[in-house]
Amino acid sequence: MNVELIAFPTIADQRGKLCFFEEGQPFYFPIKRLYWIYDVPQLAIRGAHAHKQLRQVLVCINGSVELGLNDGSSVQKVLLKSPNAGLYIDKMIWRDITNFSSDAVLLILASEKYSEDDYYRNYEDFLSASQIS
Ligand code: T46
Repeated sequence: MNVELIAFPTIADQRGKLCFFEEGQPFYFPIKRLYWIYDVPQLAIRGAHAHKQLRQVLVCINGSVELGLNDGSSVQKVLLKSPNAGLYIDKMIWRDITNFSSDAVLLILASEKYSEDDYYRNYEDFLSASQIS
């Protein structure tokens, strides 16, 4: 499955820690959009869709969240709980995002501007398309 956990460079000194990224490696796309998610009720399920073209990096900059990932032929679970790690998710991967801790803040770096046309929100449609692509 085309997902990858990325460790951000972290500069630590007596004043605390600083993480950074710059365009290029380890990111594979120019960032066209940022958005962030917070104040999520513990039982809420976010995601429950896949994207036709969108690629993203998810960073849980505070707290923790769980991701269930599915590319149509295999499944994987990932726990994000560190501000110095990012999860790259390629296009055509179904994601269910659950178990947000009450203090979770999830920052997303996205390869495209928002477009509802880019979503598969129906699992059967996603599955059919994933067998073709
Ligand atoms: C993903 C997870 C982590 C916008 O107007 N602009 C935006 O940039 C986004 C992302 C959403 N919206 C609107 C569209 C919906 O009316 O906000 C509403 C909720 O969006 P969505 O159902 O896509 O939210 P999540 O949290 O279920 O999923 C989003 C991303 O779509 C998804 O790719 O990985 O965040």
